[in-house]
Amino acid sequence: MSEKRVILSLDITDEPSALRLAEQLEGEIFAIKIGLASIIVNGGKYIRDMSSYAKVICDFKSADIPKTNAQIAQKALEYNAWGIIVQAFTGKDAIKASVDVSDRLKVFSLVSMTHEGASYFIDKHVEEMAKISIEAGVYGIVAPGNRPETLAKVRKLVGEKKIISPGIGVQGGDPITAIKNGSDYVIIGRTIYESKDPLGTVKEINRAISAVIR
Ligand code: BMP
Repeated sequence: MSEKRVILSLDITDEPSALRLAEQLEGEIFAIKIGLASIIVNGGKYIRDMSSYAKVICDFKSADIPKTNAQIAQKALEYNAWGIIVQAFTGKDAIKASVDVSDRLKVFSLVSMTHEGASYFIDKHVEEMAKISIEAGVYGIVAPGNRPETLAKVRKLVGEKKIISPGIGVQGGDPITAIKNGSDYVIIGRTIYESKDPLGTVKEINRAISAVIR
């Protein structure tokens, strides 16, 4: 069976419902991405609870000075996070501070975004942000799955680094186009957790993806 390519973006804050979904989908997904809203509601322990079902990527989009970024990464790791997402625009030292926390924590650096506002600033600096992310030693990159041209450009810039991509489904992207343009894993939230049949929806996405990957 091929490796799963879906990262579930579990943006619901009710812990029992979120854990039920995680339990239901654990065999069909690569990882679960959780965000700040869930941590505000449930506390850091939520990361540990969720990690009994899947690898947990903390989508904290850390965008602070190196010391603070390192503190956030350290705390996420202590609660058993597998990975963390940081903003690249804060600079190489700030990205590297998260990377240097531990080999056990996978740092993903965000170099472009899925929404219209990304065109104002972020998209003017994708190349530099990809470059400093690589230099800082990140494990992977976050790049938009609903913008194939940007994604393909990022793929060229980052070589073999893992790329994870949101923007699928509700935001207009489709998993196959994203994978074909360079994504390793697609990040999907509402399309799955708002579906009447989340398990069937993920299985269907997995089937479609397996048809295009070797
Ligand atoms: P959904 O599939 O429901 O649109 O969820 C997408 C998830 O990815 C959300 O958690 C959102 O915060 C995140 N995200 C995004 O949509 N675009 C980006 O550029 C970066 C993100 O982290």
